[in-house]
Amino acid sequence: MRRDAFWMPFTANRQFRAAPRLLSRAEGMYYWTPEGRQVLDGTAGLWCVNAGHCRPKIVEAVRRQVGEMDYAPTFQMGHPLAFEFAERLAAIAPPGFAKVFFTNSGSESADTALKIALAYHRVRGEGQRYRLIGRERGYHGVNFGGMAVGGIPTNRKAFGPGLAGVYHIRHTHDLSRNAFSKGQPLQGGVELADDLERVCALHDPSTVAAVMVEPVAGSAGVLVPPRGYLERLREICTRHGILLIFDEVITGFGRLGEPFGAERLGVMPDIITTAKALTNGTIPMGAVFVRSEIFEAFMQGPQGIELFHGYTYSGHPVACAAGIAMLDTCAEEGLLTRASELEKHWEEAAHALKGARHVIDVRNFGLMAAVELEPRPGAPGARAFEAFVRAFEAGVLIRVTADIIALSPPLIVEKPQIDRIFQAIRDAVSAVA
Ligand code: PXG
Repeated sequence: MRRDAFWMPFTANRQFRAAPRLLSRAEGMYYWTPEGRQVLDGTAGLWCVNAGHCRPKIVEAVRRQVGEMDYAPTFQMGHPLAFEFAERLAAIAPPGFAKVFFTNSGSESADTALKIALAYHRVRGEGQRYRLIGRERGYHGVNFGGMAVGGIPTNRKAFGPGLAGVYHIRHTHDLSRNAFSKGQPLQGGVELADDLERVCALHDPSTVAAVMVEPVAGSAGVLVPPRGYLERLREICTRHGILLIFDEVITGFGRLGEPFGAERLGVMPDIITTAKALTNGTIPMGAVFVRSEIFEAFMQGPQGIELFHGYTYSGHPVACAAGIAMLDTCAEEGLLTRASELEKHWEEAAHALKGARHVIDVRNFGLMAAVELEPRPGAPGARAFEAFVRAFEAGVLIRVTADIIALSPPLIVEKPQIDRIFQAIRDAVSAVA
């Protein structure tokens, strides 16, 4: 088969073409390559297949719905599944998050949340709040809003000036103080969060609409916030009337041992963005959870359409069917809290890599972990990428970003599979130069 036409996303296309890696089937904890080789999924696809692959309820719900009603609009119209799914989601969301806006991806959820924040202040007569604050190493997808508020240099540099009025606070990664932390690091949380006060003071806090952060930064390599950090961000936002947005595209739906990261971390934002595990990755979908007060502010405005925003596929019936079946599967199997049962074993298996070749840090939280390697001089990222290829050849899928190996298995993972993932990493990093 020719493989010329597909311009692959976030991929070294030329390198891939020279040495392709293909997946053609999946079930439970495993993928299979077209040659029939089994690969243990240490990354839940791309952090999204939280209930494991091809779960029967979800497969069946999608099959049924696509034959029943393939598509229906949700602009000035409705269909029962979108309302049902939103109710189900609001019921598992932290208290107060009673409104759900549907999107099709994490990127769209990020841009939707930023737009809701700006429009919220405006409808309340505070239209001067137009500034947005993100964080270095933050990832909020690749659309213009999320890209601007995000803080990953490679994802920004080719794409022009971005949004005006966007600023960034410091990231929280500090190996000199917090290397090999188990769970939340102990050092520096409040001090790091106070960087928000500095940025606010410079720009006048009454002009800031929102601060957006991931509760645990995922893409940048599993950066767990030190204790006290998120609490302090919350305090500063509340003091200045700034909305706090948690991007829970990765941390939502059980990754951290509670349905949402906000609950695990004990800090409540004003808006929560999600996608990925919302439908178990089966059908693309995102959802933005909004506190009732924010929604109600819009309902005080002029009659008519309150928010000029939405997507053709907001609340797509097939995605809603997949999402409802995902929630059923999670409820039946206790998946939204299963990470907390496995966390101790996960932590011990991860930290057993301390002392392994090239390893300069191991960190973990919920069912997320990262193993950071010392970069090879003159070739940043090469070691981790080679380890990724070796692990894949040995039958374990891991994910790498720069010289960081990031792990997030489906929440159905069993302890022997956890051990196998970390053994494969030990073998792979030991074998690379
Ligand atoms: N927010 C966060 C926190 C994310 O992790 C997005 C938004 C964007 O989601 P969409 O659905 O538009 O891709 C993400 C996506 C990786 C990796 O390997 C992470 C993501 C996507 C692809 C790869 O770290 N996160």
